[in-house]
Amino acid sequence: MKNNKNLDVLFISPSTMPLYQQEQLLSQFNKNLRPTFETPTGLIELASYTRNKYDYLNFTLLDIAQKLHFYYLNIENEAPITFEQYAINILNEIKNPPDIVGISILFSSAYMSSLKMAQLIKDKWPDCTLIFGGGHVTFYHDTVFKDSKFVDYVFVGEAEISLAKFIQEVYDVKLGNKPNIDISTILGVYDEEKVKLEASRGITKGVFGETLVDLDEIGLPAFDLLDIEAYRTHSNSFTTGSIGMMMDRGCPFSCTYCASMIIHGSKIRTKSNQRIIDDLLYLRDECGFVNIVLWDDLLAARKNKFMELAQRINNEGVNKGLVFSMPSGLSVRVMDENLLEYVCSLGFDYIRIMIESGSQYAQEHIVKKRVNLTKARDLIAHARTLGVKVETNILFGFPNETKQYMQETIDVDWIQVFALLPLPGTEAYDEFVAMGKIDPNDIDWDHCGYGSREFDTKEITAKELTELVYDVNIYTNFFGNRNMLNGRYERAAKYFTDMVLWKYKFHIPALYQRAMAYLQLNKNEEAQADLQEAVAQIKSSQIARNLWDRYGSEMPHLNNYLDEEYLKTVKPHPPSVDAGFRF
Ligand code: B12
Ligand code: SF4
Repeated sequence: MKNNKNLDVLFISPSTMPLYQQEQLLSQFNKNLRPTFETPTGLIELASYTRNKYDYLNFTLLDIAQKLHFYYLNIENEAPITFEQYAINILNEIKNPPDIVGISILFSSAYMSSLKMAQLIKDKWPDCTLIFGGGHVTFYHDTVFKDSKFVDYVFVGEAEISLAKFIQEVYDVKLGNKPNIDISTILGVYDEEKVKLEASRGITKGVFGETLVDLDEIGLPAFDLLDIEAYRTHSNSFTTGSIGMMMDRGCPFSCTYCASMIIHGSKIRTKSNQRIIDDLLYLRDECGFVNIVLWDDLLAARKNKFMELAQRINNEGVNKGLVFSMPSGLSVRVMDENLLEYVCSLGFDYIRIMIESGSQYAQEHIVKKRVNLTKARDLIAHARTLGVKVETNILFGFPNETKQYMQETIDVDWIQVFALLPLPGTEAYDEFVAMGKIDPNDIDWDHCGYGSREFDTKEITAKELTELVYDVNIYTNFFGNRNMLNGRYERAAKYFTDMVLWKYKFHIPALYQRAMAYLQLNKNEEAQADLQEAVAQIKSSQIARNLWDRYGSEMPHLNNYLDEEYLKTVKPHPPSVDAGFRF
């Protein structure tokens, strides 16, 4: 029975997969679209913060991203369904009609599906108050009201404080203490009227909500709202499960492609070491997690505090049974060799040293990350002596970045290569708008794509950039793999398995290179098995076939295993990358 003294809040974490792809997956038109899912840190921190403040709150979290991932894994046993019906079905699982429904839109790619959800939610619960928050709407708070008549309020920036104030308003109205929700004094909260009022005064940028200074006020994030079993057993990047957490927020740097420091501000705020230790112990001992993903933008930015944390974690055995990872990587500007040792002492499977560009000129003038590349190389070399796998990442396609600057040579286990996607709110985005490359009033968010971009610049066309990114990935991580070149064959084989083959069975460059590593290790049977599997994939999978057509000339040993028909059709591939990239 519903207690009218309570306030029911339904939080929704949408999939980052664009709506049209979700349609394709659910209708089973394309069963190969792999939806990812990740701990919705923002939502569980908002829930814990507000729950600590008010005892009348009942939270439910609809983790669509996670549910869709499981639909994909179980697709052979699922019936084809439309997105709309799928969404209606999962909304029907919610027992209490919510007073507030909040959707978290971190990514532009989640916007269209969230608008559709908004409509379905208002069809089902017309009296609920529907709110949007997160990174994407932080930069587009005003357009939400043009795009949907179902959304009541939009939150700009971090929202612990603004949401708490807003919840009290909704509650007062529910109890009959007030006639209407009043947002006039709550920073960072907009309805259509407030947007229009500000527009009439020439203000188009949203004012951010107040930021929480003491992150300990969040307490233990509301992990209890997640399907812990699903997270413990499954994840995107591990063959087992993982859980994400953040120890701090904010970054004082100003890389031109980054939206993070705009959303979270330039001042670093950190949770106390005791809070972090308590969270880790909860995740390990109460929930049974092994893999902990640290999503911090600038890990260990407060050096002394971090060193003390690492010492405590080691001395108190908090990391016993835990494996850490940090996809956002380590900042070269923050790290030194000593600090790196403290980081590695926690127990990382791999570390990532972020450079973004191998050109010192681009570092200073284009990317503005201002990484000292000599220091980066020294840190990477030092990390190797600590026995940890080392990765880095490269972004191509900054405004005014010529192909000449898109060069780098660095000895790491793996390089993540991306095309620069101009993210709303960033300096790079504003530059592309100024160059007339992006029309901010005409963006198809469902097709904005995070892997490639659609406009040409005078330095590089969109097609060239996409090919460059793909080719650099293939040539650096596979045919020019640094572990292979340096005789670290065990390590190379493990990487091909862990990074690629457990997920992408069709990946023939990975199969081929793993076979080459096995041959060097005198594991002839394993090598033969991989080469035969590569041939089987070429014959059965169109993606493998495309890879063979493009990179076949780099895999001469496969010729011995293929019959005439396939051999004849391989065209030597004119690489989109010049010799500089083929290390
Ligand atoms: C974890 C993470 C991911 C995870 C997914 C996270 C998830 N939960 O689904 C993964 C690994 C999948 C990921 C992938 C990518 N990511 Co990412 N990611 C992050 C990261 C590091 C942390 C997010 C987080 O948890 N923040 C901490 C919480 C506390 O903050 P928050 O989520 O913003 O929530 C606060 C407010 O936004 C607000 N809020 C949020 N939701 C809601 C909802 C309501 C109702 C309300 C009221 C308020 C509210 O209140 C919260 C608390 O204050 C951020 C950087 C950052 N520091 O935020 C980048 C970030 C979000 N990612 C970014 C990008 C670009 C990407 C990628 C494109 C990278 C790539 N090249 O592949 C991909 C694309 C994803 C896709 N479409 O497939 C950008 C997004 C910028 C943008 N405008 O789109 C960010 C900001 C980093 C950056 N480079 O600037 N990412
Ligand atoms: S990319 Fe990292 S270092 Fe650069 S501004 Fe963003 S959070 Fe800071």
